[in-house]
Amino acid sequence: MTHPTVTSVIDAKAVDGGRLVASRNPARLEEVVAEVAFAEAGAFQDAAASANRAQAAWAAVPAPVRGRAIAHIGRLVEANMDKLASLVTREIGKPYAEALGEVREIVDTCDFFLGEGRRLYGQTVPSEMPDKQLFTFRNPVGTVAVITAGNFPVAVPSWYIVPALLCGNTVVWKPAEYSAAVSAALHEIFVRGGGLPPGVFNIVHADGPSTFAGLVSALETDAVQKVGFTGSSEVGREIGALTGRHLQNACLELGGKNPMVITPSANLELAVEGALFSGFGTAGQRCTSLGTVIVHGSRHDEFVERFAAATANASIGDPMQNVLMGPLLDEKFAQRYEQFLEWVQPHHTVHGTPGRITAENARAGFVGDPSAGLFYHPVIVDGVRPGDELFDVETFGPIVGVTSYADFDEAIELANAPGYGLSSSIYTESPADAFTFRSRIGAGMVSVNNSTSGAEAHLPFGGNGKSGNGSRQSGLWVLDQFTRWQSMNWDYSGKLQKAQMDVAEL
Ligand code: UN1
Repeated sequence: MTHPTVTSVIDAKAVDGGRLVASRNPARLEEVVAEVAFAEAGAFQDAAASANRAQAAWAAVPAPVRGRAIAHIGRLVEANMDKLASLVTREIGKPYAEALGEVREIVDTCDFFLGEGRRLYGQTVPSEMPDKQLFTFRNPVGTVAVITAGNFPVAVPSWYIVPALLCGNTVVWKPAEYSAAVSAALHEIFVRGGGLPPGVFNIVHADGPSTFAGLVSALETDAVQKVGFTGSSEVGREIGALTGRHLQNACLELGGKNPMVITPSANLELAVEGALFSGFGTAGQRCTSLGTVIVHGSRHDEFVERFAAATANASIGDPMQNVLMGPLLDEKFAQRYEQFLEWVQPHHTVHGTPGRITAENARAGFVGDPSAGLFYHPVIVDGVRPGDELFDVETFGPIVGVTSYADFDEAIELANAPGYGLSSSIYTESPADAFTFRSRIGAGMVSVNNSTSGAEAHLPFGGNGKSGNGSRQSGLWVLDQFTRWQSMNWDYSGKLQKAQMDVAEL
């Protein structure tokens, strides 16, 4: 099967040269989805310079017109929904139904921000002096570098790119190495659908080290004014430190070790369904995937038994079919996950068979050929506690820890213990438990009687602690990432009125 070559696009021109790397289908490793030309060092800087040149003219386009461009992009994504979703499934192995949902999320984001083009409100504010009026305005930040992961290769980047463009910024996007083909397809739709002038939206395919070097020089030369990053806590920390040195505040969306608390009053059937979806859907590779179930001692045995039975019956295999779980994203993640599996020690009760699915150990329900791709068994490890690697650290794979608690304080302590703070969930019939949990959990997102994953695209998305620096994406909240407030005062009294000194009296 022939496959395309994907290149960086800077200033509306394909970049020649670079090292060719194959992007493979993780469900069928022999299938090359695309050859990706990794740009030479310097491409990131070139892209940032091109975005800088284009920025003033793009910011001068009236915001409602930019909103219309976003609307056209949304319609074109919608028209290509099946094509994009199939490519997501082929390139990263996400089950097709989920891939379609991911593409739908881009359309939703465009729909939301189309309207914002006609708002992008500032305020009129009363002055403490007569015959003087105060105002606020949102100004674009400038050039935004967007560096994203491959588990949500199109929706999550759009959470940055759509509002950044709408607000009058230009963008340099560095997608994950292993989702280059689908990123290239999305980039093309954005540029074509939005009729974006050259330089407004550039894409650079590069490996991690050269991207980092490029970002360092772009920041040093003030060619990038904002960084949006979705990825691991480790890299996020480095980007936070780097941008901080340049007095910038990056938008960081990092990992999670998302807890699910199950109280004595919980509907267990619902909780099992939620644990199955958020633990093993997307093969556990969402930043909102379930990390640890914290179940009250009185419901522990029943929960584990039902969860293990549901897991044993889950459909795994060819992600183009109707399965709960496809392969891991890429060899790099598979290797890291295998290191985690080594941790599964004999003193814990393990449900399932840790390890790769082969033709010999595949269950009857496996869909397709297990040996062809990066397929793993889903695993439940019962009895994890703080201090255990599986309890403390994000795995990014299909493994869920279970622990039990005696009183509610302990449940909340366990839920906060790993120090992440992205998503969380509680299953309970008690409003008091739900609200107490909400107020004491460190997570940016809380679900009640719903799983840890599947946040909707118009609520603030983001985390605290190791999950981020408190920045939020999505909805109106993200506008504060891509604009800076400017205030203006206008004195029409005809004299010099001094703030704090000429305050009007009653
Ligand atoms: C991610 O894994 O980076 O809430 C984002 C969810 C999805 C987004 C996940 N809407 O699970």
